[in-house]
Amino acid sequence: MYFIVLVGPAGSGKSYLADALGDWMEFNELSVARVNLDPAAEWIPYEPDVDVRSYVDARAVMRKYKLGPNGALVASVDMMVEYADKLREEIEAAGSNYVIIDTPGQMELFAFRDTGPYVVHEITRGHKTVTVFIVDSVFASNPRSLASTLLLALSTRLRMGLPQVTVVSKVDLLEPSRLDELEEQINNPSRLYAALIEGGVDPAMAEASARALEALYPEEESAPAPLRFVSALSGYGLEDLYAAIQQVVAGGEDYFTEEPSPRR
Ligand SMILES: Nc1nc2c(ncn2[C@@H]2O[C@H](COP(=O)(O)OP(=O)(O)OP(=O)(O)O)[C@@H](O)[C@H]2O)c(=O)[nH]1
Ligand SMILES: [Mg+2]
Repeated sequence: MYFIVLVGPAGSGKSYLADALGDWMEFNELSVARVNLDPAAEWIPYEPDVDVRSYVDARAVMRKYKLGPNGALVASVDMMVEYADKLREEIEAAGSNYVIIDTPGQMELFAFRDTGPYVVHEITRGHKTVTVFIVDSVFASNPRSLASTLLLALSTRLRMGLPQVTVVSKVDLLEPSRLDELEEQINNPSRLYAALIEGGVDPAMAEASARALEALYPEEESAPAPLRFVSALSGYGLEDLYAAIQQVVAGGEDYFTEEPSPRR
C-alpha cells in the first residue's frame, strides 16, 4: 500500500486533485482509496472511502465547545489523534494499493502543529508515503509569489518529514507564455534569482528563494524538475504527477507511459 498525502494552502486544489488523480489512476487500472482527513469539509468533489467526519466533525466541535472556525479545527485535529487507529483500520480494510489522503484547508493548523503530522505518521506507519505539496497557479503568476510559496513548500517538507513532490495546480488558468517562463525558472534556480532581483527583491531574499528551489529538487539526478504542472479540470499533467509519485514510492517501478495529454 502506498500513501499519497495532498497538502497545500486553503483553496489550492487539494480536494479536486484528490478526485482527478484518483479517477486517472483508476482509469489506468490502479486500485485507489480516497480518504478525507478534513474534519471541516462541507462538500468534497469525490466520494470518500474513508472519512474523518465519521469520527470528528469540526462544525459539531464548534457548536459543542463554542469555538470559532480556527479553534474548532485545531481541536478537531487534536481529536483525530484518538481515531488514528480506527482510520488506519478502515483504510487497510479498503484493501487498495494506493491511498490518496486529502487534508484540511488551513494547512498552518494541520501541517505546522504537532498533531497533524502525527496523525499522518500514525495512519501511514510502515507504508511508503509521499506528500504532494500544491502551489496554486495564482501564486505562481509572478516570481515573488512563486518564491514565497516555494519557501512554504520547503517548510512543509521539513514539518512533515516525508519525501515530497511539489505541483502547481490549476495550470489551465495560466497563460501558456507564463507557463513556459515558469518552467524555465523552475528548471534553473539562477533564472528565478534573476527574475526576483529584476522585481526589486533584496539579494539575500532572492538567494534564499533560489536555495529553497534547489532544496526541493529530488535527490536522484535522473529525476526531472522539482515542480510538476497539473490541472484537475483538464487532466493535464496527471500522468506526469503519477510518474513522480511512483518514482518516490516505488523507485520508478511500475512506471508506464502513454501519449502525453494536451495541456489544456
Ligand atoms: N480552473 C481550475 N480550478 C480548479 C482546479 N482545481 C480546483 N479548482 C477550483 O479551486 C477551488 C478550490 O479547489 P479545492 O480542490 O476545493 O481546493 P482545496 O485545497 O481542497 O480547498 P480547501 O480544502 O477548502 O482548502 C474550487 O473552486 C475549484 O473549482 C483546476 O484544475 N482548474
Ligand atoms: Mg479541500
